[in-house]
Amino acid sequence: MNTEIETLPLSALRKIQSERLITLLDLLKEKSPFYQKRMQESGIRFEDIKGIEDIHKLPITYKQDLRDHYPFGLLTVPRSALARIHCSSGTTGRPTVVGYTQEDIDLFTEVVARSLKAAGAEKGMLLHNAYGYGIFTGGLGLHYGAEGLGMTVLPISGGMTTRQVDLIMDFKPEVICCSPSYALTIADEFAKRGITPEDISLKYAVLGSEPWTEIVRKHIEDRLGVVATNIYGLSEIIGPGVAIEDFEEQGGSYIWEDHFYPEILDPLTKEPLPLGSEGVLVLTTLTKKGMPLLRYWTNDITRLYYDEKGKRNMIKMAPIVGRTDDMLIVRGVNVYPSQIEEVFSAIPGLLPNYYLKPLIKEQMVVALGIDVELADEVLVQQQIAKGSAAHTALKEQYMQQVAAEVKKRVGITTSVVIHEQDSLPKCEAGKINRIIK
Ligand code: DLL
Repeated sequence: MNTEIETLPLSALRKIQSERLITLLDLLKEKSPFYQKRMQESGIRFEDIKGIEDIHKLPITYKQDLRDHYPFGLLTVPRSALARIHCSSGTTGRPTVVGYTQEDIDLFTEVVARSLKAAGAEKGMLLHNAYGYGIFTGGLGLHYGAEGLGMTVLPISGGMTTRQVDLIMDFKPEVICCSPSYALTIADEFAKRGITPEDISLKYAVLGSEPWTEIVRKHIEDRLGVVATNIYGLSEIIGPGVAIEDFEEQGGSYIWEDHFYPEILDPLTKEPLPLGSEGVLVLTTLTKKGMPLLRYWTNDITRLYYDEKGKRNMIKMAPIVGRTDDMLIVRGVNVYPSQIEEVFSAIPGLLPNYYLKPLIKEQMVVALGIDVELADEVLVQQQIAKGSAAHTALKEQYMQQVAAEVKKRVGITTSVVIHEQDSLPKCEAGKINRIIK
């Protein structure tokens, strides 16, 4: 089932991590003017690091460092030695550029193949790859990993949902991958055509690239008839395949820590936090060659833990709560979209298609609006006609329920608008932004 490394005793894993870190530091000492300077500024000598237990002594690398050295300043090889270049899908500022040598591409293939296997995929299965192909790492990352596992790949990329559904019906793939919000859009298209989960060939969905919660998982699993697993990653570190859930152990994702060493730091003090605490995930690429990164500040909020009952020995991370830059401070309370999404799971009948509208005055969020859809099914069950007085009363009731639940769980007052099913914009491809600014 697993490769040997996935079940290695922790002591043996630590030894490998230590050796790899030392090799990495040797490489940076020789080939990285950026890290030579950064180490000097931090007053740390490469030789001071004796093993993985010393990693916290190393300087932190930020997205801004990549921007400041745009495009190729962090490479440890000449540009001509790169096999491929990807960029992050960031919407603000300069894109962050990541260079891969052929060895890095092989590593990328290996970790994605491992991830797909953990998600239930097997050699010979057909993968409907609806991640975007291009400079985004999702499409090509999953593509190479699937080929590495011996799967057949349909490189359909994102968008054109009707064609996606046509081809799923014609080719009968066992596995689909895309963002969770796009999986919901695909599920809607199946429902629109009256195709039930029993008639959909898909068995597994490998979903990530954005935060999602259990309510979204339940909708996708029920409506597509799949087991859905969470795949995590970021371009700067490699792309998808940094971490993945096992399809029989949903809830937390194994981090492939033989290649990507994780730490959790306090968002303010930037000091390491004890195992199990929530904070910012920081990752070191232990084996990358073209553009290795030390202690990269991902901005993603999570916590780490070991799962005694798990199939593998590697560390797990809890689902990402959100990115520090997606956090809204509403009258002094920190709010992530995923917290609002969780509220919907407590209220049957609401659909997981929603938008948050922060009202910003003098750079402060002074009020938060929530738009969410109510399932038509509720109207059918209660025999309520759209547009009737009973419909208005029902929406009013839901509105109050959502506001009360958000107040109880998150501690903020919101103004909620309940919309009809299919009236809010859907994810057309790729990642969705739930915050309308
Ligand atoms: O989104 C890589 C990827 C592709 C991951 C396909 C999974 C599947 P970037 O565009 O660089 O790379 O964006 C990385 O997306 O720092 C997180 O904030 C967010 N993210 C990625 N996966 C998850 C996930 C790809 N499973 C940024 N849960 C990361 C929550 C995720 N957030």
